[in-house]
This record gives sequence, structure tokens and C-alpha cells, in this order.
Amino acid sequence: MKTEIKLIKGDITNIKADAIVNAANTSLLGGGGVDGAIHRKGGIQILEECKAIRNRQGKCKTGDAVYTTAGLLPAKYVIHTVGPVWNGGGNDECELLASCYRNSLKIAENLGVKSIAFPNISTGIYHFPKERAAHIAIEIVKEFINKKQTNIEEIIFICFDEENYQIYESILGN
Ligand code: AR6
Repeated sequence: MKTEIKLIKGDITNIKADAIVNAANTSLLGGGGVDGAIHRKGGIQILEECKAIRNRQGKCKTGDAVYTTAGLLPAKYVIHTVGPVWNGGGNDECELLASCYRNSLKIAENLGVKSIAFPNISTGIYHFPKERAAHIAIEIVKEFINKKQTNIEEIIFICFDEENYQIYESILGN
């Protein structure tokens, strides 16, 4: 079956996908933006599992991903990935952002989920240019769908801000 790409404007903490992705930081201990919203609404169990991961493997490197329960959220799992801080583009930011999407999809595939929702990783507090980030996100997702036999039926981009939504709409509409 062909995997569908969907675009939604809204808050990822309300999404009933099997897995939602969190734009975390290397500490895995929470922060602002979407990370703050997920931990606030998902409850303490998410943080407890993040701490257990840290005790096992230390911090999460930029571009890597790990997963926990989704606690009180409608999703089953939260995949925490660490996007790059935008620093002009000469520090592998594009490759690292691509790795976030690739590694999150790999985890979702291994978990056997049918649906996964992504926020616009790095485009908030980390200041990655939105248009470039959107092209990378969509390219990696399409590459994943085209290359692999996957169990994932639906990949959802959740845009919280209108600007990102417009950008995704124009790229996906073409
Ligand atoms: N649902 C979906 N998207 C959201 C939500 C939400 N509830 N809230 C914000 N966004 P950001 P980053 C969008 O700043 O740039 C944290 O402190 C937002 O509009 O959450 O990767 C972490 O701990 C933007 O498009 O993440 C890190 O320290 C996108 O999510 C740092 O911020 C990403 O914005 C990570 O920065």
C-alpha cells in the first residue's frame, strides 16, 4: 500500500497518530516550544523514560532520535529527535536535519507504527530557515516512501504556525 503524506495545521499534542515526533534537545529533559508542550500535556512518564535513556546512553546527539511512551497524549509513542541549531548553514545543519527525519522514520518503522506526525523540527527556537527545512523534511519523507517497503500508512506534517503551513502547502501542492 502506498504511504500517504498529509498536512495539518495545529498542535501536535492533539494528534492521534501512533507516533508523534518531538523537537527535543540533547539533554532530553524538556524545554520550550513543542518539547515543552509535549512534556506538559504528556505527563511525568515521558520525562521518567527520557531520564532512563540518559542513564543508559548519555545525551542524545544532534540528528539522532530515541523513543518513549506518549504518556497521557493520544499518541502511543513520542520519538524525540534533536534538530540542529541554525548557525549560518556551514556546520552540517542540512545533513543533521535530514538525519532527524531519517532516524525518526527508522524508529517508527521498527516500532511497527501505522502513522507518524512530525513538527517542523528546528524552525522555532533553533532558527533553521523554514523554507529550507520544509524542503529537507519533504525530500527525506518522499525518499523513505519511495525506497522502502514500509508498514507506515500515513506520514503527517503538523504545522503550528501559518508561515510553515503555507510553505508546506505550496511545496506539497506542486
Ligand atoms: N505542536 C506542533 N508544533 C509546535 C508546537 C505544538 N504544540 N509548538 C511549537 N511548534 P521549537 P526547535 C512548532 O522551538 O526550533 C526546545 O526548547 C514551532 O512553531 O519547538 O527544534 C527544545 O527543548 C516550530 O515550527 O523547536 C530545544 O531546546 C517547530 O514546532 C529547542 O526548543 C519547532 O519549534 C528546539 O528548537
